Amino acid sequence: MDNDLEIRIGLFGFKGVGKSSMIMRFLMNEFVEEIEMGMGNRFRRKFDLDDESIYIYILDTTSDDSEFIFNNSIEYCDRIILVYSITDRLSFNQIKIIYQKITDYSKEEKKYPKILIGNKSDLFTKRQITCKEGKELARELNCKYIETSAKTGENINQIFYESLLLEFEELKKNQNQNQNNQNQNNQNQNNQNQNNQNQNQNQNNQNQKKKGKCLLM
Ligand SMILES: Nc1nc2c(ncn2[C@@H]2O[C@H](COP(=O)(O)OP(=O)(O)OP(=O)(O)O)[C@@H](O)[C@H]2O)c(=O)[nH]1
Ligand SMILES: [Mg+2]
Repeated sequence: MDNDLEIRIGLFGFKGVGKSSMIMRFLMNEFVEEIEMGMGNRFRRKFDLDDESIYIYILDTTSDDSEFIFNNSIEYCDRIILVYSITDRLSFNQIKIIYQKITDYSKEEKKYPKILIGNKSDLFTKRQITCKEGKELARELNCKYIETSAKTGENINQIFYESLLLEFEELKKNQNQNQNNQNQNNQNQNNQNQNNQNQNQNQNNQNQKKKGKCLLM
């Protein structure tokens, strides 16, 4: 249980872009037209991979959150996903502002958003933001760009798995770093032992010389 991996994912974006609906689709595989989910809701889903359990905690936010709640939400999350609606230009314009607020507040680069979502891809006849614009913004923010639909379920699972993957990569990187540090420590310890051995050997030689001198006398 202690080794179970936990990952806390937060969805951030302007109101009405479909954050709660995406979470509902991922957790329940359902789409509800008028979803009622209070702000700050947290959800948990467990995965079993081989003999390991992975817990995904998901935080639902709203753009009406106070600065205090917003900052608390950033504290809570390991990974942050940015969401706009492809049918809503205002929500697209808000992305940079939200990104700035997150990077201003968080000192941990790990928390900088790595995934940008254009949701409501099923409403292509009402599209206001082209795929190209989405990709360009993603490139600018150093994010991966994915279009989703909470209504049809398109790519919804993928965005949570992508976050999980990023977390695994980070974990592996840290493990390798720790291993390298450990190897370096071992090497230093070996060098130290070698030095000590050399010193002892020198001391023995000197003692031997002294002894030899005594014998001669
Ligand atoms: N067609 C379509 N409608 C969607 C989609 N996702 C959400 N909606 C609808 O968009 C409206 C807003 O969805 P919510 O999930 O409440 O949006 P939200 O981002 O949680 O909004 P706030 O909680 O106010 O910040 C609802 O009427 C949803 O049914 C989608 O992928 N396709
Ligand atoms: Mg909501």
